[in-house]
Amino acid sequence: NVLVIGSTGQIGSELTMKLRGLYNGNIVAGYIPGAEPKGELLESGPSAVVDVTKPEQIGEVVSKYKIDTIYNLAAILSAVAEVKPQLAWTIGMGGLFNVLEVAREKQCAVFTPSSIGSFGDNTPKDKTPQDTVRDPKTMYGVTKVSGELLSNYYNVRFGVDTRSVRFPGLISYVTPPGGGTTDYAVDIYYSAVKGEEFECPIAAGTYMDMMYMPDGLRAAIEIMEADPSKLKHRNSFNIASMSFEPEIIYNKIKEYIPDFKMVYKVDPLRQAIAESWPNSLDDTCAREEWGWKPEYDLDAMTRDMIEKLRQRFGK
Ligand code: VAH
Repeated sequence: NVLVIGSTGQIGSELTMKLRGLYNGNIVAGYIPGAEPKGELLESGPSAVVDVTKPEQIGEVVSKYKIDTIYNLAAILSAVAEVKPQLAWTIGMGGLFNVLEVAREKQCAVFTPSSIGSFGDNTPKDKTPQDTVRDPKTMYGVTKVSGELLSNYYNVRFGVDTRSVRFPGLISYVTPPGGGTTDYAVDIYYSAVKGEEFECPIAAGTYMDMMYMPDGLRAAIEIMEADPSKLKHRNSFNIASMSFEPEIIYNKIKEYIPDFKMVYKVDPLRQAIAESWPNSLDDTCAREEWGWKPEYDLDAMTRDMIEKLRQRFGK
């Protein structure tokens, strides 16, 4: 049985549904008041209030549903985390600590996303290695590096089965992201399909690793199904699929929507964060240790995003 904490967020909403399609047991949709599951997510399986800052709530749900795997997706994303750094730490690290303590007591495996945001300015930017310096200057990055260290500690010290991947910017059409630096790569598709001019907050030439959500979901599931004896790393694996800058994704979209227009309106906060992140990751270890490989490139993602958003907006 699986508990998805943050099941109504950008990753959680799709991961919960995919897990329910894959496994027979209970896939519990954890949520916080104000972010209730709706529609199919609500009707297709159990849900429960799970606020990661309240350890008793986590423990009660884990016991009630005999949870053996926790996906801990509660987080404040990079741009919002710079505006509310204390909240980002409380949710990111306070929450993770509570999840790991419950997992230690009740023998649960734990998946916690890390991110390309765990790297900083002095990390090699091209084909960023799996094991390299991680000295982020954002609170988001600090919570991701600290989360990796704490998760590894709980594995070594207490034997908790903790695993993690460093997600690139995830692009999806189901649930919009909330407050990330890579959100522009989602918003640009919405503008293009709606026939609106897109104001890009990230400057031309700024490369970031990106990934289509179906690949991200598969990574989160496949790493938890991997043979633990083959894992030389745990928290957290570089995974990669594509890397682009705004001009590249703009021109790809124009192949499908020729009259699409974009102007730059750079957001200094997100631009500074984006510049501190890698241009591309080396994901050799994930490929060798648990068979990771991406299935979507920029063209396949663009075709699918435009098709699905046109269905949504009746275009
Ligand atoms: C963010 N989408 O922008 C998240 C993610 C790699 C980017 O961590 O903060």
